[in-house]
Amino acid sequence: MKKLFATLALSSMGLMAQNTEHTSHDNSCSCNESHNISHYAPAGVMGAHVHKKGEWMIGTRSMFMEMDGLRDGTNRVSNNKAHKDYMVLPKDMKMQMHMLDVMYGLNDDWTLTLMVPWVRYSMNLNRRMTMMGTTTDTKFKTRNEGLGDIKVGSIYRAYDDGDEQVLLGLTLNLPTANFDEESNTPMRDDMRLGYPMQIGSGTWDLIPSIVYNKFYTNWSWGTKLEATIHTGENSEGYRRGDKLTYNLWASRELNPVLALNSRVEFNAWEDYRGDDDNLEPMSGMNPVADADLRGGKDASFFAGFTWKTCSKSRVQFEAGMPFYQEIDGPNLEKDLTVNVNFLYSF
Ligand SMILES: [Cu+2]
Repeated sequence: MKKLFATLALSSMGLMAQNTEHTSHDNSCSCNESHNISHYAPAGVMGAHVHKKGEWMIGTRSMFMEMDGLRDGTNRVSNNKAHKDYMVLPKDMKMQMHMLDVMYGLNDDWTLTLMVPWVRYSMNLNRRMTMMGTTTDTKFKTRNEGLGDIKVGSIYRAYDDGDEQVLLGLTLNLPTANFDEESNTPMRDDMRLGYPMQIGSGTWDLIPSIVYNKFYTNWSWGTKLEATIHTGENSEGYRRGDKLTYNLWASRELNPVLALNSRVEFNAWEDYRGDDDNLEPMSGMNPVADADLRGGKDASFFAGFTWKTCSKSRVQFEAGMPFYQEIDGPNLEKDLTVNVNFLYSF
């Protein structure tokens, strides 16, 4: 224990020394951050840093995702082929999430976090009917927009020697978003939207995470393992599948205000348990209504940058594509994801 305290004391002295150095060559704005521009995790990784005592961070994080085309397992499936089994099929989907991100350093070891998302989904679908040798396709669109599930959490700095850092996070997902939205469709009005179009989980969810950061003078790498554990069953009678997310990234300084970063992300998520009574009768007609076709795994590669617009604010951008997908299907596969952050600390 004594040794740990000594290491911590030494490393904080080291950080202070770094700080003075930093301030001396960066006199455009006052700066109390010890971070090199390459020491931030990429845009799509949240909760991979802590703040100093009394320090606030406020910002927005936006995610844009496009899904296009069908996949069953690891194989692409044409809509024509999938229509042999299903009357209605999704064609593509656009997802947007804009989050208000607030962090506050309770002390140097504990940081509190709050995330308030606004979510917007739209999905194009096709209904195919064959009657007396005549096939009719009817295209239609469904939309859902609203407040997402609000997340509150904390990050604990479990180990930090200045070069290496271990952070333990625990976030609680509050069931604030809708999960029983309906829409008019060619089949009938006020039809329950499919599972991927519902914004909220409807359950209280726990999101534990562990982060390891390794800092060098002008670059860093880090890794984060995160689980989303849904508890109980929502009022529609189901529970979303638990999810595991693993990230590995590296960031390198190009100049004092710009760093390039890249990362790989792996996801694995389970099927739902139970089902929504309003969707169950349609599960044989449209895969988005089937609670047993929700699981999958994927791996994506992202590249982007962190730009320090002032010593206290930064802009982050990254774009990524999956290089592996295995999903219960036929269901929509992921295409492009773009993350954009504007973050300000004070
Ligand atoms: Cu922060």
